Amino acid sequence: MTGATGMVTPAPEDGLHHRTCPLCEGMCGVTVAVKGGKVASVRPNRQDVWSRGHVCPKGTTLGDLHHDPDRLRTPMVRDGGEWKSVSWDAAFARLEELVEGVRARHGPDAFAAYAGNMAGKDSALSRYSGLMLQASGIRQVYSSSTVDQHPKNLSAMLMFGNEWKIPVPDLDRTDLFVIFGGNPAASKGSIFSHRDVMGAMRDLRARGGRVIVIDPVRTPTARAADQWIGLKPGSDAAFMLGVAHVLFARDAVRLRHLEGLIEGLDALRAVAADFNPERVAPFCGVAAAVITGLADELIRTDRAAIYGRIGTCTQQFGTLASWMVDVLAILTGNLDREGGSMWSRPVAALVDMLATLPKGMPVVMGQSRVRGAPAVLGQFPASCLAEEIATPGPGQIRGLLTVAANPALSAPDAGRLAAALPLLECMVSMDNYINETTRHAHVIFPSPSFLESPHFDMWSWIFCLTSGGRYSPPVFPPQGRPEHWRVVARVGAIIGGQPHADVDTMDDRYFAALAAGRGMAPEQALALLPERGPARILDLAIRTGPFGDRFGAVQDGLSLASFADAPDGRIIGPAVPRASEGFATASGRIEIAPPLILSDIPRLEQAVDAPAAPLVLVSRRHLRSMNSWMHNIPTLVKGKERCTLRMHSADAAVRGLVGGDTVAVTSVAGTITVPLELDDDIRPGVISMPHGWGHGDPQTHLAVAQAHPGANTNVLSPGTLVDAVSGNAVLNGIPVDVRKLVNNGNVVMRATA
Ligand SMILES: Nc1nc2c(c(=O)[nH]1)N[C@H]1C(S)=C(S)[C@@H](COP(=O)(O)OP(=O)(O)OC[C@H]3O[C@@H](n4cnc5c(=O)[nH]c(N)nc54)[C@H](O)[C@@H]3O)O[C@H]1N2
Ligand SMILES: Nc1nc2c(c(=O)[nH]1)N[C@H]1C(S)=C(S)[C@@H](COP(=O)(O)OP(=O)(O)OC[C@H]3O[C@@H](n4cnc5c(=O)[nH]c(N)nc54)[C@H](O)[C@@H]3O)O[C@H]1N2
Ligand code: SF4
Ligand SMILES: [Mo]
Repeated sequence: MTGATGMVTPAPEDGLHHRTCPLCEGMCGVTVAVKGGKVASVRPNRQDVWSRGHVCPKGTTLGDLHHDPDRLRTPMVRDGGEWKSVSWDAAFARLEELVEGVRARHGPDAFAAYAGNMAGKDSALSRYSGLMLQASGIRQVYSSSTVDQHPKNLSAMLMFGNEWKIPVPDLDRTDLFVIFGGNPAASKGSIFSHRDVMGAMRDLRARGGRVIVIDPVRTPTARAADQWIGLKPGSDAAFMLGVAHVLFARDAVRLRHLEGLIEGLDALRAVAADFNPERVAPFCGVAAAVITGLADELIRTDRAAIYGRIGTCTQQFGTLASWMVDVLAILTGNLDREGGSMWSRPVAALVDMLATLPKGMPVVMGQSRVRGAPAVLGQFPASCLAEEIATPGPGQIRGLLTVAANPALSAPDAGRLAAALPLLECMVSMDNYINETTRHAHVIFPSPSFLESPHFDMWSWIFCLTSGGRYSPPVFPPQGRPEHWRVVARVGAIIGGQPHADVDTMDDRYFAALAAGRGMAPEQALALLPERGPARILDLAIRTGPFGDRFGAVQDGLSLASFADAPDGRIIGPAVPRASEGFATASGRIEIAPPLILSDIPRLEQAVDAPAAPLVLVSRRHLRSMNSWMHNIPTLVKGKERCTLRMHSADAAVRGLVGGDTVAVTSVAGTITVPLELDDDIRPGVISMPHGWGHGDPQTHLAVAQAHPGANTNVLSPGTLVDAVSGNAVLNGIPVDVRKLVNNGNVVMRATA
């Protein structure tokens, strides 16, 4: 800052700030250097007790994100194609007017909500989206869960009684790490928070252990492993049932301390009997000996951590595959055991506070209007959104709330969705950019930037086998805006037809209900933690959590204050077995063969015996991308074009294609045009595309991304292709056709294998 004398006076925030990068589950510690009120650098924080200096190229762009000229700082209201920056009150007033219209014309049920991935990372949204939804009265809820981990939520719910009770691989203490459909070299780990997965894989191999990667693509993670098994997309469940078959056939099932805690073993044995490795091998595209070999390795290895991620979820048999990952852990004695897969003990016990189904409540709660798809765990499939907006009739969606989401790029049937969004009579977005989705909104309410927000990664610690925590206060005090949680609450109230509801009262009620869930009387909780906002929810979660001070009842117990004075974080200790705490299932035990999951076995059997599509598409991630929304940061998009179609050279040769060709990729859902890159590290018959690109829309305000548009692969993802049980989108294993284009855009050759 330059003062009247021309001397540079330090801004109050000048200096070094230790923070957690909020961008992914790695939770890296970074040091943000601020000079003259601007971010001068973001560097790894070697003192950080968790990450000890580990970062990736995204984390060092937190300053670029903060200073990005396209990032919204004020609410925006759209008038036709024109966006105006308006005051907070003017934005609330405009929303109120639009909501009143929709409610008057179509009733309150005409509103739906779509929550995206970053809703869990935004400090206010992560703790107040629940309140916002409650206040809005919205019953049709969609989210990025059904393009991501919903099958895992469902299997965890049915097996362990809580949708977030997802076992995490104990990589640091295992002898064998088996990864199905995850590429931590790019993603840094998912539903698995680890400071450095690739480093830990190296350590494992150095101490004599092994890593096996099971993925149609020989990814950088697979290249760093001892063995790559390049199975066909969508065949994991059959593959794993083949492994289970061998375990039973060899009488090698070892339940160890879970003996007596497992319900349904006979039903599972009966199912596995039908999945002889010889039978499933052609469907999986691997030799039967490979399946038997994995079973034998699991039998002779003391401790194995079996992990499945997005490749096992966003596929045709997502629920069966997600379930089998945990079944194999149980059968080999590796669940809830050090060096196997374990449940975390998060300091802020949000996982227990999250609304999970009351005992005995069915997991399927209603059906979608147009196609009758099941709403599993309270969510309608993202795959249905376009048709629910576009199909006339009672119950049609007329109003939409999007929360930190970009479904126009990230959800299936993207072409139909982009065509449907303009039909909405009221669309309100909680978002920081005018992007491919929010450009259709009528009103946008931005969050403060990450550097203007406090941060404690309640979500990622849930999937971390080290208990710990770190609190980062804002670097820059947010200016000229209401506290964001108040905005979030107010938007909910307006949609719910209560524009004048008192936000303080709403917060107190919401907080008291959370406290009641932790066994506290509302008056007591409100008296102990009177200061409103997200920090008291966090404090409650910590103080009533496994290491909490219980408001003085536990000596040396933790509270939020314990983290406020530890800028480099606090580590409490490693995970311990938790099965003896019991399970919220109907039987009170682990349900190893839930009937709903088994009901999908006939569909799998049919697929195993059916002919396969000649060419299928899978997705891939890159270290420098974060889904759809970080392509506006120059350092992350510079260099070689990354939005390419990768194909094995043998597949290209058959089609007369060479690297660098521009090709048209077509599925039943649509066609996109992309440059071709040859890659012999991909299984023949499989091609891959990254998602989150397709920034060519001139109506967005993303100057950098528009200059690096790429193509939207989700134009190719058919909305009709879902995992039948969970309703999750199938984004991997999509049948496609690839043709060469000449420069004028005409297709010159039709090629199918
Ligand atoms: N083909 C294919 N499609 C996929 C996938 C795939 O593997 N293949 N992966 C799927 C997965 S796993 C996911 S999670 C989804 C993600 O799908 P989405 O969650 O719909 O999309 P994102 O790209 O993460 O968009 C995040 C949005 O949040 C906004 N944002 C960023 N930071 C903030 C903030 O602090 N506050 C607020 N209010 N907004 C913010 C961004 O501007 C952007 O609009 O994509 C899915 N789509
Ligand atoms: N840099 C970066 N990091 C991210 C993200 C990002 O976009 N960029 N996104 C974040 C989010 S929201 C998520 S959910 C996580 C996802 O984290 P990961 O699951 O690790 O994600 P991917 O790198 O997409 O790895 C999925 C792998 O599954 C493989 N695959 C596809 N189909 C199948 C199949 O049928 N079976 C098997 N076995 N494998 C298959 C693909 O080839 C790919 O290698 O990453 C998070 N971290
Ligand atoms: S690995 Fe994840 S948490 Fe670490 S710097 Fe990169 S984006 Fe941030
Ligand atoms: Mo995700």
